[in-house]
Amino acid sequence: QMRKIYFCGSIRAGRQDVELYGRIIEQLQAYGIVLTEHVANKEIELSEVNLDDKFIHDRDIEWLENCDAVVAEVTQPSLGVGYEIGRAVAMKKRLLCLFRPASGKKLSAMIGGAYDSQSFIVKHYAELDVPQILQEFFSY
Ligand code: 6IA
Repeated sequence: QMRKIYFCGSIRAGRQDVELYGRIIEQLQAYGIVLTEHVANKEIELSEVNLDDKFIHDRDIEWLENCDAVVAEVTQPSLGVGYEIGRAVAMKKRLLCLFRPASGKKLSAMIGGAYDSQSFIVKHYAELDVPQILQEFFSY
């Protein structure tokens, strides 16, 4: 039984990190099935244009319920990502939130402050740290 991973990244809140999302998802695929590969799809605004918001929301929540772990790139602040993280916490999922301080942004206290060293992990990282961080997160 392959591990199911739910990856979160900004979509309507801004696509400036979309290529980074793709590189993270590629690495995540060594650890399991990524349910949300479309987050790295540069044409998602076109390809899913026919899906209404209710459909997208309900399908994503179902995937979230079914996943074993959530990995969120939180540097570009996104309401959708914040909402997914909150729902995942309520579902008692294991979470890894990845934030790049080099962006010059400040991480929300509601994400940084949710860190508990066990099920809610927050990493301030640079891209070259990703392999090590994922290896550690998925080692138990
Ligand atoms: O508020 P945001 O759009 O930035 O929220 C992004 C997060 O919500 C991602 O982690 C996704 O899991 C989820 N999400 C938001 N929009 C979609 C979507 N289609 N398809 C799948 N997941 C989504 C949006 C298409 C639309 C731009 C036409």
